Amino acid sequence: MHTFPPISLIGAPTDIGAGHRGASMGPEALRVAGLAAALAARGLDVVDRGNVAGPFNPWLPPTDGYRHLGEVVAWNRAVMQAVAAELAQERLPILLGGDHCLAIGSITAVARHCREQGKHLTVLWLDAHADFNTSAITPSGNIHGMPVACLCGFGPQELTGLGGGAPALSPEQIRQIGIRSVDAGEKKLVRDVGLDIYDMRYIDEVGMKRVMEEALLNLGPRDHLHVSFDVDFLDPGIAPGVGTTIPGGPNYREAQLCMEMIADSGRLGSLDIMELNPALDVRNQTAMLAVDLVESLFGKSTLMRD
Ligand SMILES: [Mn+2]
Repeated sequence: MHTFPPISLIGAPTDIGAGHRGASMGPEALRVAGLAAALAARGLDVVDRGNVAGPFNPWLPPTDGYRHLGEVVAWNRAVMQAVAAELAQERLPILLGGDHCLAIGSITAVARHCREQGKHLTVLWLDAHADFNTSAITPSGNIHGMPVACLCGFGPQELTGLGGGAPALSPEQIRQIGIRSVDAGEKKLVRDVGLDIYDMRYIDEVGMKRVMEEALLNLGPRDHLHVSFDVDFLDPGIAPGVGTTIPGGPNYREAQLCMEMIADSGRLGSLDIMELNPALDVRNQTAMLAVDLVESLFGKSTLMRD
């Protein structure tokens, strides 16, 4: 059983980068589902920092290939500062989204922290989508489909350079799991940059256990693991409360195993819980499932197993 640093919850109540309204209610739904109490019941020190603030969603069509770029930048800057402040106090930030564009701010802060601390960052991106669109290839202009590309330096300078200079990540630092929807132009781009994608076909072929063994291979004491958990990673049969449901995701047991194996690695250093959309949920069941899975991510297991 690994120990975890004290935890800080940070809400980012916006759907500024999404294609449906409602992810702005995600932080509150996770609180109502008892996230803080569930972690505290595991003996963890948890503080809820409340929400960061940002501009309203004007719900406009794209300009030059992006929807709401200025507002997305403002929200991401606020998220980056809030996440950085927790990391500087040696706390483990959990970002409560909000749509997945906010992972740009969150991971930019984590990447800078790791550089300063001489740690090696690996990002596990749990998602139905690769989120590697650019303005040239995006079908919609929604920036929640672009965060991985932006973090790797493909995107508008305001987002790729959010933390200052170079891109926050190189593609080798990212492992994507659960992917089953990649747009046409995106397919070529993720192949060209060599993104490490464990798609659903691969999970079907070799099983979640081997996928996680490969994704978590060779993590050592100098490694910081960031998990960016898009709730649409999960099969919509168990997780209807997301804007972009794609059939054929991990089932309950596969998702639990994924989280438990990340916990076993002992390297979890930061987390995003993204894209939960209470407007599309059924009696908050998706939020409660997310809390259940996050408990496993922080070491809850059926038996004592060390
Ligand atoms: Mn996503």
